Amino acid sequence: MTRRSSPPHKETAPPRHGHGAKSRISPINVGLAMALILMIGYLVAPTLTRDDSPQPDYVVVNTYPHSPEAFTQGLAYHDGFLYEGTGEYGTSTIRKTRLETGEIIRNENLPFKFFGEGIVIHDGKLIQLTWQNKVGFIRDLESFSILKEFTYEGEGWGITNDGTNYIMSDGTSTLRFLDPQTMEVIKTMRVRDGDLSIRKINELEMYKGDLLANIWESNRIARISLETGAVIDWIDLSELRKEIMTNAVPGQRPDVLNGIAYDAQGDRLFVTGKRWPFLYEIRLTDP
Ligand SMILES: [Ca+2]
Repeated sequence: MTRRSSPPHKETAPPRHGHGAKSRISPINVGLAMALILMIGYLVAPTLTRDDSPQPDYVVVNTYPHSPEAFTQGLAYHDGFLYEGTGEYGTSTIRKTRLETGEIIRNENLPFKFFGEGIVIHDGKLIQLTWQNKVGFIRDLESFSILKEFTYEGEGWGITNDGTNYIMSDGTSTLRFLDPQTMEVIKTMRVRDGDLSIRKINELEMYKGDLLANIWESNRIARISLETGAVIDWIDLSELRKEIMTNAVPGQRPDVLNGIAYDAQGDRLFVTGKRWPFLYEIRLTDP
């Protein structure tokens, strides 16, 4: 009602400076219009910025040295140190390294016939899978000595622990959940993005209640809901791979992204790749 009655009032208002038409653009009206424009601009600007410049998936917080010889298959962080399982026949190892320098503090070679794969630390033990040997090693975390072996069907790729069970990948879209006491499969879960099954699930890591998994031969990490198996976000690390490939010196043969470790206490997320000369601490921009 007020709005409808306003124009007639303006039309009939006496001109202040003798020119009725111009009188509508009085200093007061200009001021109001400017204020309105500024207000609209203020309200609209953040939306436009957000739409026009999508946030990157992550920011690099720190860059650390990483052995360009290490064919990384599994990465874990525990109590101030990084642990890494490396692969290929003849060069497979399990090692404990200093984050800041990449210095190897402890190293254990696997016999030639084993191709080392994912690792996880839990309850003072270090579990290491093998690719097609169908055997996993349960090691003492301090000495790396093998306490026990266990077997599984199919292939071993990545492994982590969700606080209750071990979660294991095998190169397919199916995750296996293992009982930590018996290492038997107690359930499985299909990873999917919408209706699409996500295959080649590789290195795993728990992150704030979700599962992070890098997809073999891609530069992407899937963030997976452990309630549904659905991919809830993708983290694209193509730029890191590009940086690694561009800066590789002759003789270095960096391969695909592989290796995720999370320091839950310090809220630090580490990623690297097979024979990458660097390991990155990244922070996800969509926490
Ligand atoms: Ca990991």
